[in-house]
Order: sequence, then C-alpha cells, then structure tokens
Amino acid sequence: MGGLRELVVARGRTNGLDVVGIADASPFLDALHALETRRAAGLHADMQFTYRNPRRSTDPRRTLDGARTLVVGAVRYGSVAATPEAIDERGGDANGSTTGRPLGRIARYAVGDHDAVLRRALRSVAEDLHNAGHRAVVLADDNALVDRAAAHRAGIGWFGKSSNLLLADLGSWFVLGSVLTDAVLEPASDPVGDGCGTCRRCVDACPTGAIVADGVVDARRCLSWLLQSPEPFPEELRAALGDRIYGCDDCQEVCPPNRRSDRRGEGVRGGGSDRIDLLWMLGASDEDLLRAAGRWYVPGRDADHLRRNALLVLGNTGDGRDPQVAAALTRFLHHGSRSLVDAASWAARRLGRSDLIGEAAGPRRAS
Ligand code: B12
Ligand code: SF4
Ligand code: SF4
Repeated sequence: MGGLRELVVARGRTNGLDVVGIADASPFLDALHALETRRAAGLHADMQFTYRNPRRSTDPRRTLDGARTLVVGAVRYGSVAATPEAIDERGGDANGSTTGRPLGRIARYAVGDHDAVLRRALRSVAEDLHNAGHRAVVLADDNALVDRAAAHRAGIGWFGKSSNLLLADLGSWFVLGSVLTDAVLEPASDPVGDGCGTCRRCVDACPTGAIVADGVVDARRCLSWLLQSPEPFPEELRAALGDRIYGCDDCQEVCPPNRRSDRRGEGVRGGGSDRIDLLWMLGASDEDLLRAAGRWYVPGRDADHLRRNALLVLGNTGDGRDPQVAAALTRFLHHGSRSLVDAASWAARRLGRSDLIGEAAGPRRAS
C-alpha cells in the first residue's frame, strides 16, 4: 500500500501537479447539506453543475462502484503577463495595436491552459493505478464531484471566507481535480486548519456583496456566474461588472496569501493575454468569436452571449465620443436580438449617448 501511494504522489508531482493529497472516498455529507440548503434558498441561481444531482456529486461511489480513495491534485495558475501575440489574435487596430481601445479583462484561471496540465497529470496517476490492477477515473471540474470538498479532506487546504480553497501558505490561485480509485491508499490524517483568522478582505472587496456569509456565495450576485448565465444580466449589477469579460478575481486579488504568492512571483505558467479587444469582439464572426473564447463556458455556444457581455463592458469602459464605439453601439441598437438591443441601449445611456437611441443625450456614466 505504501509503495503505490508513494508512486502515485511522485507521478503526479513529476507530471505537473504542484500539490497532491489523498482522501478517502466516503460521501461528502457537509457538501451535500450545503448544496441542498443553498439550492432551497435559491443561492445556486439555477446553476446545474454539482447542483444538478447533489447526491451524485457528493458520493464518489455513485461514479465508481467500490471507490475507496481520491488522489487530489492542484495546479497553480498564478499571475499571467499579457503577451502581444495573444492580443493580436483577438483584435487591435490595423497595426495590431490595442492602445486606447476598450478592453475586457479575463480572470486569471481562464488565461493559459492549466486544465490541460491538470488532466494530463491526473491521467498519468490513473495509468499507474490501472497498471497496478485497480480501476481509476479522472474527475476535474466535473459535475460528479465537489472538487473543493475533496481537496479539503485530502488535507491540502482550508475553505476561505470567499469559499475558495486556499492551499497552505500558497493561496487559492489553483485549479483542482482528482483521480477516483478502488485502490486503498492511506489518506491525509488532518484537514488544514483555518488560515483566515479575523481577515474579511474578500467579503468587503466583493463588488456586488455576493459573499453573503463566511464561505457562502450567492450566485445570483456573483459576477463570475452572471457572465456565464443564460439569463438576462441584472441591470443593477451591470455597473459593478466594470471591465470583466470572463470570470472575476476580486475576492482572490485582495486575499493576503495570494498577494504574498504574487509578490514571490509564483505561478507564471501557460501564457496568453488577460485582455480582449471589445470592438474586435463586436465585429467578429461567430466562428472567430467562439474560437477566441476557447474553453470559456458559453451557454449554448451562442456567440451573441459573448456580444451581450462585450456591450455591457463597453458601456463601463468605452468613450461615447469615440466614433468606433458609437458605430458599434448603433449597429447593435438595430440588431434582431432583444438581448443585444437591450445591452446596447444600456451601454449607450451609460456612455451619455442616449441620442443614438433617439432619446435626449443623458449624462455620461449614468447607470
Ligand atoms: C458551481 C461553481 C462555481 C459557481 C459557484 C461558486 C460557489 N462558491 O459555490 C460560480 C460560477 C459562481 C463559480 C465561480 C468561481 N469558481 Co467555480 N466552480 C463551481 C463548481 C463547478 C462547483 C462548486 C460547488 O459545488 N459549489 C457549491 C458549494 C456548496 O460549494 P462551496 O462554496 O465550495 O461550499 C463549501 C464551503 O461553503 C464550506 N463551508 C461550509 N460552511 C463553512 C463555514 C465557513 C466559515 C467557511 C469558511 C466555509 C464553509 O463547505 C461547503 C461544502 O463543501 C466547481 C467544480 C467542481 N466540480 O467542484 C468550480 C470551482 C469551485 N471553481 C473554481 C474557480 C477557480 C472559480 C473562480 C475563482 C473563477 C473566477 N475567477 O471567476 C470563481 C470563484 C468565486 C467564489 N468566490 O467561489 C475552482 C476552485 C479552485 C479553488 N482554489 O478553490 C473549482 C474547484 C474548479 C476547479 N476544478 O478548479 N464557480
Ligand atoms: S468572484 Fe467576484 S463577484 Fe463572485 S464572490 Fe468573488 S469577488 Fe464577488
Ligand atoms: S481574503 Fe482573508 S478572509 Fe478572504 S479567503 Fe483570503 S485570508 Fe480568508
């Protein structure tokens, strides 16, 4: 038993996992309770994912009959410097320059393919388990497992008040995944103790007040979800969206362990730009837009969903006097999609260009 445990931990580390932990695969009853009570309270905002079937997502044995162990891995994504090459792919003027052009900001976890590193490393662990005669399934960001609860039980981190899983001394700039197996491997003995103490920076910094209790996020207010949700973007939260076009990092940016990790310069991996040119998005074909969005979760893979978000962000970041901005707004004010007309009207008003809608010009930045 000891030999196989050491082998899989070493295999995971060699193949790209920054941290590896072992947990037993019994049901996650606290997570089941959390999913059911939050769903009953509406905090899940109709999200599916782990909420679709909480009994399944919290009981690994429903995914693999006879499952005994979870080998949990974490891969750091960290800070990513913008690279001009990636900006070129996603816009810029005729010379490829984005200077002065309105840009949307992409959350760190969506820049660079950390998921691929995670999955490759987990697959190598699963292969070792198969070779030793065991069954093994890779689960990462999958509806069948609550990843944070697994990582917590594996003793690799604590639940922050932001609800993110913070790895001991390393912070939360990590993606998480597991290999579920019928092998019996010695689990971590103790969970990592709370490291937040009296800090509440994430709660105070959340731009929409979405952290409604310690460790509890109300998805109806969380910008990360609202950018993915197929439902209309609530009008009262559009100004708070700022320049975010995919994901939101505010509760992590302010977090002291993350700031320390940023200062140590850790985690630059992968690459790609964390900005995207909004005017380019609003002029791109469906195909180009979805290609640029890459692995983003886009409901129904509908390019208009991305255009709606781009119009809202343009309303927060654009200059209504810029003829290119005015032209983009005008185009969408006459679009066939109600949601795009609504977003363009909101943006026009906010940029002081109600005249484009046929109303008297309003004050700039009115929301
Ligand atoms: C649904 C989902 C979301 C939803 C809802 C998030 C949420 N907090 O519930 C939305 C779309 C909003 C979202 C956003 C983000 N997500 Co997300 N998401 C998921 C997903 C698919 C399921 C999570 C889930 O089941 N939530 C349900 C609730 C019940 O879980 P929970 O909040 O963790 O609840 C626990 C705590 O409340 C704790 N708890 C209970 N009582 C108490 C009391 C105290 C005092 C404390 C501190 C804690 C605590 O126990 C609960 C049960 O375990 C997972 C992937 C997966 N399959 O697990 C990724 C995942 C959680 N997301 C991830 C990431 C990276 C993000 C974002 C950072 C992305 C971004 N930059 O925009 C944000 C962070 C927002 C935030 N503050 O949580 C990572 C988390 C990595 C990490 N280090 O924690 C995951 C694991 C994906 C992955 N495989 O890497 N996400
Ligand atoms: S991701 Fe953004 S909106 Fe969601 S809880 Fe964190 S700070 Fe708030
Ligand atoms: S900001 Fe403070 S309270 Fe929030 S998760 Fe980080 S350490 Fe915990």
